[in-house]
Amino acid sequence: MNDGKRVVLIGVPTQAGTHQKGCLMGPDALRTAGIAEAIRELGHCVEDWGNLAPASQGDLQHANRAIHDLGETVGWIEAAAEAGTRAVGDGLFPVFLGGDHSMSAGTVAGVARAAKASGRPQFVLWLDAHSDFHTPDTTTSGNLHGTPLAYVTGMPGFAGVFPDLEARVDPANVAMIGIRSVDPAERAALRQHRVEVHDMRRVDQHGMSSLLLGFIERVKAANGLLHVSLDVDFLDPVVAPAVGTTVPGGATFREAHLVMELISDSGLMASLDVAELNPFLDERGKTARLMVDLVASLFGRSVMDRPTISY
Ligand code: 6HN
Ligand code: MN
Ligand code: MN
Ligand code: MN
Repeated sequence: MNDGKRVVLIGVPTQAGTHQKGCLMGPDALRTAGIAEAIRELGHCVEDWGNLAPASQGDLQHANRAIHDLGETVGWIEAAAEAGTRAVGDGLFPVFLGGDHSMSAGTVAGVARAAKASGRPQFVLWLDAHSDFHTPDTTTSGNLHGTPLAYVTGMPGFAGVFPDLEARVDPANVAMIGIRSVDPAERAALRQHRVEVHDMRRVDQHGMSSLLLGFIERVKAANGLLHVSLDVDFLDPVVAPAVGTTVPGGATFREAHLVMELISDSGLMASLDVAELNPFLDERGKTARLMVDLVASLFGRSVMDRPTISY
């Protein structure tokens, strides 16, 4: 059975990081699909802090004229980071409900700051079609949801743009799975910093479990804290259509569940993002429900009570 976590839901309904509107409804769609009940049913305590609001930052400009809604994005980052640090400091397990993926610049910065205070290294598992490794200087879309992982790993170009980082995540402590859309500037930076990238070709060739278990072993050996950032487009758009940035060839229903089940078995996950759900693009709530089912697998739902039976 479960070790009975104390979970807190934190809504981060930003859509400032993308041109596509609708992610502001994400947290409420996840609540409507029963995320609190699903986690509670597994023996955990769940509280809900409701939705954050951005600390106001006014209308900030950047030399890269493609960038839009910078001030609001910075406001969301500050609010999410503050909430993340506070939740972990209170001994709670934060589940951040997005909101577009720019929210993770704040959520990861916040939990990494708390990890630093605890003396344990922060690890990040990025489950996404995209690597989100642009800097403000390299983004051509200007959509800041393409930048959070570069920011939290301390890439150059964020000074004076996003808030100063109090704890950077070592790029060696990041793994990405599900990747199938990487822009040239991102590819160069990922190579340079030797980030562990498991694109879908590697998933096809080696299978989800061997790739993920390799990373989990690294986290375990370092006594690390694991943050999982789950972008809806990690999944194939056939099973998860409610996302603005669909890319064909994503994780199947079972591949995604297996990832969640293996993470759950590891007992290492300490914080979670559910990012990029755009309920406006959903089909009768199917994606919202799938995301809730995946979160349930992360929190210990399984068909059989595996740990008690071995063959
Ligand atoms: N996401 N690389 C593209 C861009 O606009 O920078 C896509 C970003 C997608 C962001 O997955 O959260
Ligand atoms: Mn624009
Ligand atoms: Mn993403
Ligand atoms: Mn994505």
